[in-house]
Amino acid sequence: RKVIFSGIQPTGVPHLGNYLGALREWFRLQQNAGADDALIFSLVDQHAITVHQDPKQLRQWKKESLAILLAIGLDPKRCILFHQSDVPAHVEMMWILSRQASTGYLGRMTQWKDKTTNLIRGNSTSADTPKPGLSLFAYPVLQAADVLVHGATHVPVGEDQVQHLEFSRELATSFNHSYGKGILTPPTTLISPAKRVMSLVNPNAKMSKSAVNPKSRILLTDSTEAIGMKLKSALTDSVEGVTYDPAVRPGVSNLVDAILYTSDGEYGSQEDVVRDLQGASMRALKEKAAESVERAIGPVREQYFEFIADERMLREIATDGAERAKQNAGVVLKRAQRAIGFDW
Ligand code: AQP
Repeated sequence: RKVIFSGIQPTGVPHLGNYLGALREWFRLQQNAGADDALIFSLVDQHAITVHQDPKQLRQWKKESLAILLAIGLDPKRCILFHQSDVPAHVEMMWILSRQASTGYLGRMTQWKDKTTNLIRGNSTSADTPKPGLSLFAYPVLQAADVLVHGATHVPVGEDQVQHLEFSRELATSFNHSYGKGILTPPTTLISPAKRVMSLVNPNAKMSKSAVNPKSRILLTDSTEAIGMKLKSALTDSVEGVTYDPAVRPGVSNLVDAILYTSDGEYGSQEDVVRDLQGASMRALKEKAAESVERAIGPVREQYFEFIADERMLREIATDGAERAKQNAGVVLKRAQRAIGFDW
């Protein structure tokens, strides 16, 4: 039996990178799941507050993110969809695991290093305070707790999360070593083929919700015109023709990838896309990318506007999801608590 768990931060409307790197895989897993498999997807608001968030804005984003999960086709009857802060077991498990988490290891995490460099240099990626806090440092431990407390066997993520999942496995193994075999399950990482969609304005950085420039990302709610405009202004280069070489031509290669992964099987590889567009101008490449992206995410946008208008339904789904998530997480949490001697 598979237990699939993953999360997304409710820090804005998800973008094309979130969709191709994670959300679309969640949907595919749902469609291919066996009757006994569990699918658990969380809006990880506890992670969102590792940098400052405006409370009103966060509330809105939590609703919008839930509406997106429904819009991409996740079925609340088939999946558990919930806000992380509604299920205290995540934070309780984090504290239990914290003993096992080496501060040296946490300090070497790429995301911690990148984010603190940005914060300290003042290139903060969102409107947060300039000093990184304990939660930003410790959040891989919470992420490990998210996965382990649900007994996840498989975790679908984009490439940026691979290091954190390796850490989750190490924590599980080290906990089991101290307290007994089989208490925690080291999960398997599932990486989407579109593992890293790059920013449209800086194709050396991943597309991200919190990057300052809104033109750097295509949101799942963007209109056809907005998609066209953002792709039109995407940074490419002045080399003639279309080739695929992410190291030398990151901007062009990112658009080739975008076409491939939104093509719904029309192309089987980057080479197929390049062959089709060999002599094309940058303008033609961008137009092709815009068409392909619109075809892939247009239907999500239409669904989204229906779901976001029904606040009562969103609330019911979140409440029901939280109840089911509490039950599921309670099983492993109890087991871990017993193992460490909390049952007296
Ligand atoms: N550019 C991307 N390409 C492929 N996959 C991606 N993911 C994120 N960006 C890309 C995957 O999406 C899931 C949710 O990640 P997230 O909520 O951390 O999204 P984000 O866009 O990374 O958000 P932020 O606000 O920009 O967060 P930070 O600053 O922490 O990166 C994950 O599975 C992720 O791999």
